Amino acid sequence: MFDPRPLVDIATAIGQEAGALVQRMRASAVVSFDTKSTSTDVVTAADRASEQLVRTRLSELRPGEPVLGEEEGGTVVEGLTWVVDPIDGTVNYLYGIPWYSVSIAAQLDGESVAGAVVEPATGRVWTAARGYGAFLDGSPLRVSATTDLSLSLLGYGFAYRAERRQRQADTWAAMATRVRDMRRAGAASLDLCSVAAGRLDAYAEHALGRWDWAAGGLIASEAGAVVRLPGSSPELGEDATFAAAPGIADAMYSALVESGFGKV
Ligand code: LIP
Repeated sequence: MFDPRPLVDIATAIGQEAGALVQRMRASAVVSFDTKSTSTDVVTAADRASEQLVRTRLSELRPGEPVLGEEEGGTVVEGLTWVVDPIDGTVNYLYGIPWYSVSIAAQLDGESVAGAVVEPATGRVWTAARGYGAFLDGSPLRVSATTDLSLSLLGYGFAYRAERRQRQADTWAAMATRVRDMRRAGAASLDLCSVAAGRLDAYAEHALGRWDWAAGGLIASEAGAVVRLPGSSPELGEDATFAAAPGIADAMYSALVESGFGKV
């Protein structure tokens, strides 16, 4: 029987190496960055260097296996593909906000089977292997036990395109009175890990890349969250990512639909 746990070890080790690199480069990040889809969608030299390191190390440890990365691209193929976000939370990284990650996942036929989300600023490591649970620094993770939507803490995000952000803001305004409170932390992989740890009761966002959710989505589901990945929930929008504690998942899903989340 296929055991994905050795892949977690590889993702963790390489993620820690890349994390150490981006930490060393942090000071220079402020001065060397470009923009991508919009003027606010930035990529730093550290993003690029991190992905190059991850690709090099994967070619050494797992020769011949394809890589899909945020900065250099690639495709998901049948069989095993590595999916890499070299710095998730790049804007946080640029501003010196210590909430960003190196996210590495192994996907089998497009589904995550192993993942590691490394926090370079703190050294914390979030991991999961499909069927074997989710962990933070080796300690098991479990989603929150909340059952009351009005007492739930919702994580969310914005796309980079300004015209879509206004529609998203309207949705979040409508949600504000349905939940306890809301948090926009800026790194999808860590938002999903926060759901796994019960630090958020739910998280929803549009327009994520596969590299944003590939590891964090597995960690959240292995911790007991209801996870809906892009393409699985037309009511939330074709490019929606959703994760929630089971006690509020249906209520949160319905509230998001009623608030127009699926139409932004
Ligand atoms: C970021 C995501 C975040 C989203 C940002 C951006 P990046 O990824 O982690 O949740 O709101 O717009 O997509 O670009 O820092 O890898």
